[in-house]
Amino acid sequence: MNTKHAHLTPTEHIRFDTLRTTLAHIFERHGTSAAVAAVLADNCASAERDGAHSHGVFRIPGYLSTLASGWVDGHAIPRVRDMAPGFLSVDACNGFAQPAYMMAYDALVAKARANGIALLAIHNSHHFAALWPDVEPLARDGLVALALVNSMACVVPSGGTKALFGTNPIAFAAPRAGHDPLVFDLATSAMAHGDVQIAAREGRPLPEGFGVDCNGQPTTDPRAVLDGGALLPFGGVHSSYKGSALSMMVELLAAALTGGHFSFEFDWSGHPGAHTPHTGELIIAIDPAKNQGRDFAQRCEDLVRAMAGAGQQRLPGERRYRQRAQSLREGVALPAATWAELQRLAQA
Ligand code: NDP
Ligand code: PYC
Repeated sequence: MNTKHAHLTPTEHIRFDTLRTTLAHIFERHGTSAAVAAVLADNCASAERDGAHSHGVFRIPGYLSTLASGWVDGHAIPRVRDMAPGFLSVDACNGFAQPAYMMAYDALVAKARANGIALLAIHNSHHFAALWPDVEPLARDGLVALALVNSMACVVPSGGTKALFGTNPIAFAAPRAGHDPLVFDLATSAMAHGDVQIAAREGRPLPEGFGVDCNGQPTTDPRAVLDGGALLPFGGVHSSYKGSALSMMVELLAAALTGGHFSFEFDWSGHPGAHTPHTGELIIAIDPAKNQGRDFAQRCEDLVRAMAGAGQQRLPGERRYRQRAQSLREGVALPAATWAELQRLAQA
């Protein structure tokens, strides 16, 4: 669904609640329970509202073809297990990661407050979304949060020749005095796979040093990356070992530690149309109120001011918050054809 160049086509401005309700109808009518539909719709509508286009309504066809393929269970009821004072484990039962997370959210917060730190290890799960929605709420609840998820083999490790890692994002959120939480959310690949797909659809070349073709040769053609090629870890040709090391860490924490699959381990070839990686996710929550120092949220604000003083022009998360405010004021901008298609799917 083409949402990126909304200014080139007739645009509709849709109230956030209306978009979310429409997406919930779509999910429910295409193979999920009402509870799963509500969580996925909120996640996907929030991404669109914040201008996170690679994980907004662009993903709906992928969700629907995956549900139709039988690869994911849209009715899964996750099972939460209390493993230790600071360790929760959730079996998503081959469902989506977000409903599994929602089921354990309150317990994670309670454990982090009781112990100072707690982690939530989700396995047997599918994550097809942006990662910041998994950490921002924890920071709004006063906690420092880190989330990691691995995906599907489409990134060559540094110096290698074959795709092994996923695009493996890391998201971080911290409470900031007087402001929205400080959040970053970044793929450890040179580009998110979703953005490669959008570039291919729009016929835009990738920057140099982002991808290789099916022969391992450097390419700027997004289609060559998608058709048997691969992405490189972030950091550029001379420093991709840095992105590669972080991606390796994500594989270990999101998959090995949780009991999930590595990005290269699952086989979806028996489910044509499947797009959601069947992996794991790790979320770590820390209660900064347990520290010995000054108020953490104020220290965060002190750091942000120092960064501005040093010349940093914009913070991570700032563009999203700005877009969110605009979308809530004016409605979420969608090409009219996209909105018509979403409404059709909601009734199909
Ligand atoms: P970007 O490169 O667009 O942005 C990464 C981070 O850097 C964001 O927090 C962004 O803030 C910030 N940022 C961007 N430009 C600047 C700047 N000039 N100055 C300061 N900060 C800046 O994200 P990616 O392409 O790496 O990832 C896109 C999305 O894809 C993420 O949400 C990620 O979770 C998702 N993804 C999901 C996967 C999955 O398996 N589920 C796999 C891979 C990616 P801001 O948001 O405000 O622009
Ligand atoms: O954009 O890289 C990506 C991605 C992978 C899985 C979900 N999103």
